[in-house]
Amino acid sequence: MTDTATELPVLSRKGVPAPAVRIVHLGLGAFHRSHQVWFTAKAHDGAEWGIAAFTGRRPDAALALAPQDGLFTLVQRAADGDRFEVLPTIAEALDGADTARLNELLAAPTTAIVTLTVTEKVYDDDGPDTPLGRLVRGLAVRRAAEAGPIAVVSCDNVAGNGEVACAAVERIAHVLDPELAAWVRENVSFVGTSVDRITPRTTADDVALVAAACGYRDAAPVVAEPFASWILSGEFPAGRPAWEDAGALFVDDIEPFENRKLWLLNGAHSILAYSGQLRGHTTVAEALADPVCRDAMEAFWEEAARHLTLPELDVSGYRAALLERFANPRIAHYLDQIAQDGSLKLRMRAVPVLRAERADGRSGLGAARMIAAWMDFSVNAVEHGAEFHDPLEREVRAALALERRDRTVALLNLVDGALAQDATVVDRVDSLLGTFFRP
Ligand code: CS2
Repeated sequence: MTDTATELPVLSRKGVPAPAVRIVHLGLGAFHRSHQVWFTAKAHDGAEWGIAAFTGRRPDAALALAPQDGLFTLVQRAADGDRFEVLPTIAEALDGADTARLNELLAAPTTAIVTLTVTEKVYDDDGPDTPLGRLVRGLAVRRAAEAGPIAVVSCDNVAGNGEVACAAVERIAHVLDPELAAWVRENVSFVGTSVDRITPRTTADDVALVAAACGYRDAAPVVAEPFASWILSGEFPAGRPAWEDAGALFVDDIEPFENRKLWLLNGAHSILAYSGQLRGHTTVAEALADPVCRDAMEAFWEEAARHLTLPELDVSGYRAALLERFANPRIAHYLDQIAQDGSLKLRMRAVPVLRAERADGRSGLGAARMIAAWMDFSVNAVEHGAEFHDPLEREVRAALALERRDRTVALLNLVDGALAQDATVVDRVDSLLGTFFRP
């Protein structure tokens, strides 16, 4: 921070009260702020829907936002310039460990919605101290307070996220108290959603830029592309903001929309993340500009598109828009961020397409190439002691001790057990290893 910046006033509400809390959020990070907070701020009734947002593992975001009254700047970064906007919707920014406040908010009948951005891996973890464990204990308090039904809205890139959240919450509740699980079934509506807005991590340059452009100090601005999409399916028994004012779409059957997003956008991201880093690139835009990576992405798109057949999905329009979004030269979306937790992400991004292609009697080469690139990337990272984040890191390391084909089977097994038993797929993936190494 420059001397001039430290002289600037800190962003604050200047005595204007924060909106009353009606939404609790678990997983306060940049994406929550560029997406759900923005949609709520844009709703015509958004001022009535304050959010109490809790952090996940680390309290950092709460520590940065609390001194600025939950306010922050959203920088919408278009190819031709930045737009700055202060969003007023986060009424409270809280440490995830503050379960007393969480329970208090969940026990209030005015709290109508819990939104989640807890990352893919949390849905598989039934520990009591995870965001979902905390949510379940909070729901027990809500039940005791007779505060009424509530909607839980998953905003993670997980296939069937509404059902997956429901299953995880019911599992954890059942262990705690079978009657609580029954109450959850009657009183908690799990809403499935497909969320989309590219939101790279904030850099020190972004913080300095906001100070210079806006004339105040914001320790935690968020940078995102102008595009945003939210598709939802499910009931809101205690009401919701008019998110459709900001373009949210409410549908009966979310699966085709979810598949379009997970395969075409996230799948492309993963293939660019692994192939791109193997070829020495650091951002999505750089990888896209490399014909080798781009061809791999387009080949995967061709396969995925065969299984996205509803006309309203407008796959060719969607693909054209993605090319433009990925190429945005002013968004530095780092491939290392996307590459994390690959073993889980590929289950949603590569496996369904590979399975669908196999079921139709085709090889699924494009999807297999994504998996092979992940294997090369992982082996390379672990062998060179580079950063490697994956919930199955231990298993990946163990696989490295094996001979080539056994290793391929073991790594494939981490992504999908059935595919690991399909010799044709194993051969195919094995033959694709090394595709992206620089000669
Ligand atoms: C990315 C997503 O990090 C990743 O795995 O694919 O975060 C992606 O940027 C968002 O889903 C875009 O909406």
